[in-house]
Amino acid sequence: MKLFGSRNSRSLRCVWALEEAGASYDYQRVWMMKGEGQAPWFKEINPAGKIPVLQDGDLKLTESAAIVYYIAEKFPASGLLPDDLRLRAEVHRWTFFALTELEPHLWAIAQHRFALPEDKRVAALEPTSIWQFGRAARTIEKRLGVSPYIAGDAFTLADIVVFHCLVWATSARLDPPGEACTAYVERLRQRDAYVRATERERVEAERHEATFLVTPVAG
Ligand SMILES: N[C@@H](CCC(=O)N[C@@H](CS)C(=O)NCC(=O)O)C(=O)O
Repeated sequence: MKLFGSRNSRSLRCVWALEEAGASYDYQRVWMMKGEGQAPWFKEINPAGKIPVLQDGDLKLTESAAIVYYIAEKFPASGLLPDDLRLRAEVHRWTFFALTELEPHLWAIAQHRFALPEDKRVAALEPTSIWQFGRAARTIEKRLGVSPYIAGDAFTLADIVVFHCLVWATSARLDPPGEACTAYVERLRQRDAYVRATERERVEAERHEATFLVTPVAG
């Protein structure tokens, strides 16, 4: 398996899941800031020019949440996706909540701050996105006030996606939703698999940057 990703992006979700699963994998850093997402070699991997992408044999899978689910199902012993039907339903519920109620507002903030072409940005939309994110984040705060992990008593893939949205919000300088979310983020940051995942992305980024200017990656 090979993951195409970059630091400070949604690829962290996938690297974290791979580390939780104890999978062995190659990692190819794609330097988005240098336009590598549009390089012909990468467009062959993902014509949309986006990361993350997981390659497993002839499968080229995009969408970070789909990749995390794939890893969970390929490595059932990871416990990322429980067997019990009701517990699985909780995992689906909170993952979809994060993807549909949290992430869109974070993405809207990022788009109108810097990601869209300047003439397409509407700064006046930001307060509405912040308000909408805050409303949804309060639901997460309430849940974490009564549950150690988002889907129940055990760590699951839903935690990876929810955590990532909460950390994204902090890096976007949004107010923390509350003490339960803050404590949860601090606790999950201590997980060995999370530490290994962030370190892998850091090391691969440094390695790539040291050689990129000399030898652009050919694929
Ligand atoms: N919904 C996709 C979003 C993928 C995405 O937008 N990735 C960003 C990095 S986090 C990217 O590659 N952006 C480059 C671009 O839009 O050209 C996912 O969750 O994987």
